[in-house]
Amino acid sequence: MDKKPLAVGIDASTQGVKALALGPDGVEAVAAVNFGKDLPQFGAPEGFAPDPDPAVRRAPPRMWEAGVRLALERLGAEADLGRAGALSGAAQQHGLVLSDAAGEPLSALAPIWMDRSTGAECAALDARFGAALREKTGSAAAERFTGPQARKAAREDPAAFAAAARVHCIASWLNSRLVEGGDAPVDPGSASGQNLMDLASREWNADVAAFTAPGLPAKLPRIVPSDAVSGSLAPAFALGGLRAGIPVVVWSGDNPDSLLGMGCAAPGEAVASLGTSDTFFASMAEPRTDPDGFGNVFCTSAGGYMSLSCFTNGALARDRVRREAGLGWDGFDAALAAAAPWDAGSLLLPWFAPESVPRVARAGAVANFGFDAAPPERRVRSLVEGQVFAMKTHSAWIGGAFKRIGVTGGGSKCAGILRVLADVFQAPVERLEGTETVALGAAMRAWSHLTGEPLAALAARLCRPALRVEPDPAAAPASAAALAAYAAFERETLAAR
Ligand code: XUL
Repeated sequence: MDKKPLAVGIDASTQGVKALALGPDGVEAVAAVNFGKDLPQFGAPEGFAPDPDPAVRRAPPRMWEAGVRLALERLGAEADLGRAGALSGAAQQHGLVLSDAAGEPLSALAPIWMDRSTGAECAALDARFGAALREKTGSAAAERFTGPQARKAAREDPAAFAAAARVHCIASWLNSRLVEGGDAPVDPGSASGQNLMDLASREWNADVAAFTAPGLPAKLPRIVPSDAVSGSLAPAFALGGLRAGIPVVVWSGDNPDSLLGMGCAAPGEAVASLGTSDTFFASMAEPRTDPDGFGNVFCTSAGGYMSLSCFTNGALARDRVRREAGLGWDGFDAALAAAAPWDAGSLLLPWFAPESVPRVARAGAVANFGFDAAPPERRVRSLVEGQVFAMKTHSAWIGGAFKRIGVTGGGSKCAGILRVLADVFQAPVERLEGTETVALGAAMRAWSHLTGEPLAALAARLCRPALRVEPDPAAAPASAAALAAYAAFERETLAAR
């Protein structure tokens, strides 16, 4: 080919779809689709259909498909997609799509990762397998995972479940739509978010799958490595100038591809994603699991393992404390710097909403001082330290010190939070130049397939920091003492409940 090569990466996330074109010199174009704004006909403005039951969160699979199509068309207006030699993607993890053998979805709505309606199914899995489920699959039974969702679907409508040829997570279903034949495999990154795969062997666990739902083992897609080709691009998706027939590298989950796109997929590297929820995920050489059962372990899309802990009280807690203090975001940052750091007498457990790490069912922040009456800078400092102490406390099981932490999400704009992270973890903290880390991770896998350039070399070239905060060694003793006090306060508070 005399033209410069190009690889395309897709991020099919909760609220929309992004498509990114990666060329030899880096990212050439990004296109975005928002479900509420661009595809209102599906009636899921925030990415899920309204439901009277707040535990139920379902979305129309056809909307995701339409979103991918539109994003590719839009990307084609920005870049010459005729140059593209490979494509891959990542989807919101977990969820459940039942399909026929050609990949046609069997129902108009499918549960997504926000669904919390499979408590009974998780309890049944726990009762049957106990701690072995976490030790083997990487996670205690999780309501949003494909396995518990499949068990619920089989209980509610046994005939429909029996009629399904395939039981997909969202990534393998979208991948199936994109390839000729409509039946794509799944990568270990997505398969590990299902409570169905053996982490060590990267194969479906036959006992767990058979117990989860009748006939399930035969309905699961094949697991292939994250650099494998899943098929060739179907003519229906040759959009925006893409050529039908180009290789589609198997899709992965958004968290594994985000780790890759952040340039943090080497063991000892971690990401703090400061969004609606704060997610802390770290690359690991070996598959360890969280003895407390709060964290998840997934395979990475770079061939390793990763932890993931999702803290519910992220941006919403920061926003609440900021507003109550009458501050803008600059004021929040200034307040953070103004208060005395590492005060073990000013600790806050930031559980404004029910928390998942640690599991706290009843909402209500708990402080060991008069939080409500304290000055704004004290409240801001105690909140951010509390959030970071929780990340550090609940990542101890991962083992070892982190060499580097990448930070992304809205909260990463606040430089003060990066300083607290650097001092508590005693590791350099970096905010990256680019923001589309999931689409970039997927595009990096496609590019690596196309050109043979190793993922690590690509990461070194593409994932450059816009801001790097070095840890202050002088802060280490005092921050460690406050951290220990926080962990004890958390333990005592939980024990007293
Ligand atoms: C991770 C999880 C979320 C979704 C968001 O386990 O449920 O991060 O992947 O898309």
